[in-house]
Amino acid sequence: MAVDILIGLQWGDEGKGKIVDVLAPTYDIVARFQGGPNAGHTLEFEGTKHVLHQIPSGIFHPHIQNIIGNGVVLDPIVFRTEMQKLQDRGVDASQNLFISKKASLILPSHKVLDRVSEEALGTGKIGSTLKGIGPTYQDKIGRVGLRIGDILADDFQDRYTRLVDRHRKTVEFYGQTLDLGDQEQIFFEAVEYLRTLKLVDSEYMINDALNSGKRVLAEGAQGSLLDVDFGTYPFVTSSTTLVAGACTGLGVAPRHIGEVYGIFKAYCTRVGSGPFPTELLDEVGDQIRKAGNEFGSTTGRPRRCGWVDLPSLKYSIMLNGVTQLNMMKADVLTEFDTIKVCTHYKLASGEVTDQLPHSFDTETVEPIYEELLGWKVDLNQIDTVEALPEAFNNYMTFLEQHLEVPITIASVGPDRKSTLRRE
Ligand code: 2SA
Ligand code: MG
Repeated sequence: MAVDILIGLQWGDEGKGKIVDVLAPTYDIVARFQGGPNAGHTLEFEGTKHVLHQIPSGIFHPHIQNIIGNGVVLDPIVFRTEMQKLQDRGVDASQNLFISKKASLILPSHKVLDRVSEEALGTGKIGSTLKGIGPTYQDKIGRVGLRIGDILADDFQDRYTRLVDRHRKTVEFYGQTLDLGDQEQIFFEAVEYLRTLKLVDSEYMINDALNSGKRVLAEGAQGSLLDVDFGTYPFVTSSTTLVAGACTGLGVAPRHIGEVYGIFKAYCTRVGSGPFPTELLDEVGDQIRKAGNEFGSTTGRPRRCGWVDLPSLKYSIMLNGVTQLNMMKADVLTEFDTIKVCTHYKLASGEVTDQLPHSFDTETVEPIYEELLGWKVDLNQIDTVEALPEAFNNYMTFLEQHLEVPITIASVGPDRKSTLRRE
């Protein structure tokens, strides 16, 4: 059997959590393969909203095994709070959640490093979520990091202390002192709790499952344009957010990859710094932010808003080998008489292209738009594909013609039930 993969095609917050939740019932395993507490996957059902950060979005289905893969960076403190919040909702995740022993551990000092590094960058800061993601991946690649499996070793405390000593020196290099306050104690309590859970060799678990005919869904976090290689570097996250990251972040071979769901919003948003060609700094942008409630689900930061950007979507589709598109939050655009779509960029030289420049710093791009008629119908009230307004169908057809991949799901509201399948 195959691993199907769900990927955000923009700068994150495309609505991946909702789609995983909708698709999950047909899978046996849902697995996260990269990122960590910087993610905020929002699920809404039965009138309530739930935000997940590190736990896979299949957790509300007791028959699904949820895996936190080796490519993830896990913060035990945030994790414990997440488990508690699930418990408060009557969900006992301890039975159907499995954590790779090879996943990386975020220490309290990683979060301090994240902050001092951002402070040192000043106006050039990345706009990191300050969850310690970058410093933890640095330690992983630098081969000095700690992993989940290490918490089972007798010398864990010593290794922890050695790593924190390194971090202390780095913090001092930035002219600050490392003060962890009560965080160390909270960390060790959370680690103690982690020890009681199912810590596994998830690469074997997943491959055994595939060999026995089970279905696996890999849940991407952040978005393709935040990928450490192909995103708008350096304004990116520190992991491979693309399909390729699912291979290394779970231990599955490329030949096992099946469907690739590319999730995008009917418009576009970005949190943090960095280029955003179609950004709207005017009242139209404000209107989208308000209608779409575009505030970070992890940090609460207002998201930057703009029109949908086809050159960047084509790029993400190419890098991921997307087989199906899922368009999210179209209901947010209901108020607009016309809706713009960026089809090409005009470079400073006058050249018109639908490819991304090497760098948005050295190359100024001006988006070229086509303007389409808005639908002016509250899509939230619609529950069949047949009832969709013509202008909305035209919008989807226009995008499909440019992107050359079918839109198989159109989401027209936050709830599970506002999900229209177009197959
Ligand atoms: P980091 O913390 O090192 O990964 O930050 C690096 C950049 O990646 C961006 N980033 C994100 N962008 C959108 N959504 C993300 N998750 C949260 C959410 C964000 C939030 O789902 O709402 O709540 O603010 C996410 N995570 C990382 C980040 O903004 C930096 O530009
Ligand atoms: Mg999010």
